[in-house]
Amino acid sequence: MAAKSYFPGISRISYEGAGSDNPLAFKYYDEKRIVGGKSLKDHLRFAVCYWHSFCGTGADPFGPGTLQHAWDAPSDPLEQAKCRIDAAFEFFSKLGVPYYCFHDRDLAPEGSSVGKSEENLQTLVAMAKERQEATGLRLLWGTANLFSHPRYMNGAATNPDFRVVAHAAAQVQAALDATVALGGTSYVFWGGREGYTTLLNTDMKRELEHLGRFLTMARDYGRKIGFRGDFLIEPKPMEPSKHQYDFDAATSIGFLRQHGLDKDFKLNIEANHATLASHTFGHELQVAADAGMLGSIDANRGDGQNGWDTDQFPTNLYDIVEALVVILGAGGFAHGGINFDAKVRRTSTDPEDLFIGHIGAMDAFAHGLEIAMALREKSPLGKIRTERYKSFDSGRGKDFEQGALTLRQLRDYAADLPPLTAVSGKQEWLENLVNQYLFRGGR
Ligand code: XLS
Ligand code: NI
Ligand code: NI
Repeated sequence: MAAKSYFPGISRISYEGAGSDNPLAFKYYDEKRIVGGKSLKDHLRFAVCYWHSFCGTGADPFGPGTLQHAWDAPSDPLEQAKCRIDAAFEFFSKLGVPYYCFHDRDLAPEGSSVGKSEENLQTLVAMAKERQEATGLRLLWGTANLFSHPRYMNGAATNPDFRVVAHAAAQVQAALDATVALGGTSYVFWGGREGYTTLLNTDMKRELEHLGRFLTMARDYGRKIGFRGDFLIEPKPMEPSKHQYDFDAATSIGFLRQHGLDKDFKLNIEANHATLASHTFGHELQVAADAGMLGSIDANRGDGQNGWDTDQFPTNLYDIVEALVVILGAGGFAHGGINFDAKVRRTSTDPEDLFIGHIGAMDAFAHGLEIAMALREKSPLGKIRTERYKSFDSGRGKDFEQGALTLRQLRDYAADLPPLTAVSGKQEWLENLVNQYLFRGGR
């Protein structure tokens, strides 16, 4: 008997080239295409997320789900999970991504006890392993959902009730076991409800110490069971908490250094979280890269007018190029990749819409990569930026950088200087250069 298909009528998405109008074909993402000595597949390391794609229903605060998923048909949650995994692997293979990501509860439902939840997860992990072997797909990262269950309403690792902290630990242990069993190259902590709403009931200092202790225990456990990948913090400033502890990249890096975790942890930067923090995606990536802590990205985009995490598929080439210039500058991804933490709109109710969303995003990143590479390698951008700092390359400027000057010596240097002449920042020219390479499509 042939296996049931959840996406009948859709076959393996193929590359048809820029001239194609077929919504179910790649226009730019030719996975084998070599750019800068590496295939697009190896540069971009695309991953599909399990939660939005296979658990999302389109529900919003004003109404229930609008998306009917054939895999949700069984009423038993464990049976549902088994159908879901078939749908997911069918989708991953037809789309042609090399990786996927999940939360423990996306893969398997919570059971009636800690032990039962662990059992459910083990059952689904065994199934995932079989499907990985059959398809060649791999796990980019795993994580634990420490925000949906009502017990986490006051936080998980930062919950004021120690019993809840212990529940969170049980989930993280099982999710780390699952990640290692499936060969995941990273493990993510997104602090969904690690934050607070009012200082009136919150001992912030104590909660943050608990978070540091918790992550240290998780790190130690992971290393003990043979996890050699990166632990990642995914910063987000708000939503669901009013004040989230992992506000942005800089805050998270400071926290990790304070707790001696910066050798094992890196960051997973999400585009829409950057914009919620009033930063650009590029800024957050650069902060992480400068600290040597750029691990992976959650690719999506927000809405220019909305102040929440709309998790739309990334299609804005300009933003993507800006991000990729930083990512390439950091040497690309080692253990991380590009995970589409994005969902179709609740009005996009055809099963093919999930393909179309991913295809457009993958095309935008593939095309963006060539443009970013050309900007780095062929355009004068890099040289202009280096030149801007040339007064620090020799003489007193160099002495300053090397810590060889006192404040008084600096004062004396200023006193002897002739009147300063203005040096232009050339922003308009630089912006035009970006457009020029964009218009040329990386040529
Ligand atoms: C939510 C986060 C979440 C993480 C994984 O805003 O982006 O989806 O990526 O827990
Ligand atoms: Ni995310
Ligand atoms: Ni998000």
